Amino acid sequence: MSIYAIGDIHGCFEEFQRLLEIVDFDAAEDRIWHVGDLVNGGPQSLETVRWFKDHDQVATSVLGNHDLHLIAVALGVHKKRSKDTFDDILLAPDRGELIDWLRPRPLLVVDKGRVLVHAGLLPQWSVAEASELARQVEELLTSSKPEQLLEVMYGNNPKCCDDVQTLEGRWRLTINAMTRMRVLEANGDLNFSYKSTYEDIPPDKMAWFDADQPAWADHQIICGHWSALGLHRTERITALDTGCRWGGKLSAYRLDDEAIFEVDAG
Ligand SMILES: [Mn+2]
Repeated sequence: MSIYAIGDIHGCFEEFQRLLEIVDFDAAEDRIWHVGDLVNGGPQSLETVRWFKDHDQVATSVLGNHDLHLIAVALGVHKKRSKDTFDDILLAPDRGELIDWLRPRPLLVVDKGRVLVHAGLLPQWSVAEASELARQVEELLTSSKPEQLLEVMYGNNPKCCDDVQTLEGRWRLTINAMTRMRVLEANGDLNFSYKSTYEDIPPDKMAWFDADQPAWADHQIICGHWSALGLHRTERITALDTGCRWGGKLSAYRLDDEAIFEVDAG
């Protein structure tokens, strides 16, 4: 049995199927961990979500920012953006079942010293603390009133743990760090504007995983979200968004032997 962690699919279903072929994925034996953002950007969000729903027993996907945005749009909480490409789901006859399947996906999965999360964890969070914060958001998403979370989810504040003054602020910081974070300011505040490469990070900012002695560092984190970072492996993290939706590659990481498999977009 092998576990394959897969980078952001973003509706690139054809590439995902090719990747399963080259790793010789066997649903009777193997497992998939997807880093989140199943939808939006690529051409086949619908087929991608249907596949994961149909393979619920063998494939795990954490929620990414685009998955949460789709849920908010589908439930009428937020307007669709002009560049969103998930109309195929919104117009599908099984739209209700697909959104009902997507809503209870986790923000965070912890297993045998590893953490699966879309973007990352704040340096102040131990894995136990992050799990508790994720659980609070997951509970709201699966409740009968997910709107109470989805309506307050958008926005860039609070920027750090010390700024949290309300329950809504705590939810937003949890979602923003776990699904949108790339770099931090020198003082630890979240910065949402920097989206470029690791090499070009200005000296007054740092990648979230380069913070000094993060409380989560007793775990290895598997994440995606930052396509300009590309395949990035350190002792602490394996980042797998290799930009398939932008014409890059879709990547898989076999946990047992740390082998990397890639397919080109298109
Ligand atoms: Mn993302």
